[in-house]
Amino acid sequence: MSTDVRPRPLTMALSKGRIFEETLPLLEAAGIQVSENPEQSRKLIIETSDPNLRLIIVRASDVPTYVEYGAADLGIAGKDVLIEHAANHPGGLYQPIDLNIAKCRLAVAVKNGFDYAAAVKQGARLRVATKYTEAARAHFAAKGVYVDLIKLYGSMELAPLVGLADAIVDLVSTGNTLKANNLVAVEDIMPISSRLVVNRAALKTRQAELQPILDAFERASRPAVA
Ligand code: PRT
Ligand code: MG
Repeated sequence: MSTDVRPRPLTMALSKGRIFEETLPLLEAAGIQVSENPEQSRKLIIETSDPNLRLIIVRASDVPTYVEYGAADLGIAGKDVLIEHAANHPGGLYQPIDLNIAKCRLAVAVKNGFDYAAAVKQGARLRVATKYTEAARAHFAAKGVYVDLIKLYGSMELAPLVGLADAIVDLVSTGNTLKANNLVAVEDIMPISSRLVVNRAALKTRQAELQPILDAFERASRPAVA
């Protein structure tokens, strides 16, 4: 009688879209090909050419949760997502590698014509709409600026246009979304990129399987030196 007690394959949590696209070259550098594209197949569990590695496709902001609870052994998430997650789960994840992918910046933006510098100088209490309340809270606290934070889940750009907020804290990449909505970035908060995150228990119990992936990702994501 067969008693198959092999552990499940290593499971990596990814979001579709830019993180999935920018992770493919890193997987390839580790000699791993992906069997299908989640945009087309709609599958949430994706096999790879490595029988011991599968991908699961989750919302970007859910990646830390899957990894922390061990439903995934590793995953890839933006620094923005990791900061918000860490506020309620300090130290829950091992974050060994900055992958230098899905880069953008977290910034304060206002409606064109709103004098942000003057408002800050006058000590005005600002209404700030954002999905990134933890990062925003820390930023304004460090500046000594009083803010009322309004939590939104998307389309932050709308808030200053309809009088919900004086300012937003959002991710900016090309700046096209701000421009299209008559907004302007007035302050950079921090550069953002995605990191590899690893479940703390898996790091010990599955170290031998994880290490080659960590090493390949580390090599492939190292910034090129001139
Ligand atoms: O979209 P969904 O609600 O499912 O989740 P998500 O927005 O968290 O996921 P996704 O896949 O859009 O983003 C995943 C990660 O990519 C984020 O957590 C960031 O770390 C990173 N990233 C890099 C970005 C951007 N660039 C980016 N430009 N995430 C979002 N944007 C958005 C931004 O919020 C704004 O609405 O794109 C718009 C601005 O882009 P530009 O080019 O017009 O400036
Ligand atoms: Mg998005």
